[in-house]
This record gives sequence, structure tokens and C-alpha cells, in this order.
Amino acid sequence: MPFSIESARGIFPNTLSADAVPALTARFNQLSAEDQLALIWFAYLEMGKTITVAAPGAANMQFAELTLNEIKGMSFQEQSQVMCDLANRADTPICRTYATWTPNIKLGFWYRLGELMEQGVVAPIPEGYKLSANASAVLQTLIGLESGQQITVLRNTVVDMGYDPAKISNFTRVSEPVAPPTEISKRTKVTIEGVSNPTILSYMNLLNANDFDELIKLFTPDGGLQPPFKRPIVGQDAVLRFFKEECPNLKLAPERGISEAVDDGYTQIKVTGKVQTPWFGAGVGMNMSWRFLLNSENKIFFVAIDLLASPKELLNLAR
Ligand code: 45D
Repeated sequence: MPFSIESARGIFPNTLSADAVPALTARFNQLSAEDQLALIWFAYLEMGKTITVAAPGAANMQFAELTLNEIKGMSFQEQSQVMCDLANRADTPICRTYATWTPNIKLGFWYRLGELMEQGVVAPIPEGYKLSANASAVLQTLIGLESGQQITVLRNTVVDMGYDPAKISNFTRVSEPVAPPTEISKRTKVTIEGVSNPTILSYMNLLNANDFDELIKLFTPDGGLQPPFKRPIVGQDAVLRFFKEECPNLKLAPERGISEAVDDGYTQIKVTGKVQTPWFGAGVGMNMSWRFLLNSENKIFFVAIDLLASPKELLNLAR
């Protein structure tokens, strides 16, 4: 076989991803817990002027409910401590519970906490809180990014909070129930300028229909998927679990692409276009690329999904 997952990661090396996101996430992680919380609060207020986040669904919230109720019953001081503990990734019961949640449950939890802070039920960021010089620099940089990059940084900060799952023995993940896929008659079909490969079109259409059980059949058993800024997820079981946990209700709008035969009957295909997350809907269109490597049977051996550095990158299909 001419490719390993590791070598497949290097296809279409000219793809420019949004380096500003990991760079800013790293600077954010250096800040004190107080600064982190205040910064997210200010960023969230600032972003709220131009984009609106959708309320999480009820299915999403049931898992965070017990913890939210526990927090509601605390004093302001205890509540602030819980939030600092989460930012500090401390070893507390709440930080351990938080660690078991999928990203969507974590986001729903903070969404609700933000509402409660606004209502004065949960300790707000102290009025007149002054960010450190480093924290204001991070905030300024964040506000200057395009909205797709802003929400990715924000998502990262939330996902990284809580106790480190790797340190928990017999760890059980908590995820929302998987909703049934879209009815066949209500499904949409994408078209991609320059790409007619049926596996690629099915990938987009099945993901848009939340039909993960059919989607996974497009992959080889040892296939891999690399989400933006992450290491590849490898093997059908792990990739399927990722689809079910993190991919419901995404909207993929691929625009154009290029396809090229490589060694041993493999084909590499790069597609660029927009992706919407259910959290922000059409309000935020993320500029993305997909770099696929298909085997001679037209199965996906590898796909990397990247958040692009700028809209200009949508036109970059160079190899
Ligand atoms: O700390 O083809 C307060 C894959 C202050 C799959 C707060 C994909 C204090 C394959 C404001 C309360 C998934 C890879 C906090 C494609 C405080 C595939 C709250 C791509 C934290 C295309 C903050 C999918 C809050 C992509 C409530 C790229 C923040 C999906 C909320 C990207 C932030 C999804 C939210 C993104 C962020 C979602 C809701 C970037 C959501 C971001």
C-alpha cells in the first residue's frame, strides 16, 4: 500500500489553514483562570453584536441539568470557584463530570451558565474587571479574526476545560441520543464544480442528512478522519462514534474541487467550500477544505478537514 495515515496527512501541502486559531488558543491557555473567564465573557458580548448563537436543544441540556442545578444552589463565591476550577482543569467532582461530556453538552452548559450570569442567578464577571495586558492583547486579536475562526477559538476554550479525561480511570463518555437521519424525500444534493466522484458527493450528502451509518460505509475499515487542528481519528468504529457525537446538523456547502490520480490506483481529491454549525446557522459560514485520499475501490482511506486561513484559500486548489 503506497500510503499510511501519517503520509496521507501530507496530501495537498499548499493548503493554508487558519494558524491564528491554535496560536491564539495557546496564548489563551497561558492566562490566569480569572482572565480566561472574563476574556470569554467580553468576547462573547462583543461577538453577540454581530452573530447570534442558537439555544441548545433539550436533548442536549438534560445531561448538564443536574450540574446546573447544583451550581444554582451555591453562593456567588462558590459559583465563581466552580468556574475557575473548570478553567484550571482542577480535580473536583464537577470538573470530572464535565470531562465526560461531548463538546455539544459542554457548549450547552456554558450557554445556560451565560444566561444565568446575565440574569444575576449565577455570579457575574465582577463589574469593571480589568483584564491583564496579555489578556487584552489576546481579546483584541480574537476580535480581529473572521467569525469562523472566532467561534473555533471559543469552542476550543470550552472543550479544553474541566479535568483531563486521560487521568480518569474507567472513564464513561456521556453523549446525547442520536437523532434519526433526514427522511430520504427531504434530503438535499450538493454539486461540486470540478468533482463528480460519487464517493465524495455521497460523503457530503450523507453527512448533511445525518445518515452516519451509511456515511461510515464509504470509509475503508482502517480509514482515518482528521478534524481541524486535531490528530486523525482512525478506524471505522472511532470515526463513526465521532460522527454521531460531534457532527449532527452540520451543513456542508462544498463549492469546487480538483481530482488527481496518484500511485496504485489511489485518487486524491481536494474540495473547498463553506460549513455551517447548528450553533450559528447561516450567520457564520466557515471557509473549509476537505483533502480526501480514496483507494482503488473508491473508499475513503483518509480525509482531512481544515479551517482555511482566509476566503482567498477557497480558490487554492494547487497541489
Ligand atoms: O468561561 O466533513 C461565558 C467535521 C463566560 C466532520 C462562557 C467537520 C465565561 C467532518 C460567556 C458564559 C466535524 C470535522 C464561557 C466536517 C466562560 C466534516 C460561554 C467540520 C465559556 C465539515 C461561552 C465541522 C459560550 C466544523 C456559550 C468545522 C460559547 C464545525 C459558545 C465547527 C461557543 C463548529 C460556541 C464550531 C461555539 C462551533 C457555541 C466552530 C461553537 C462553535
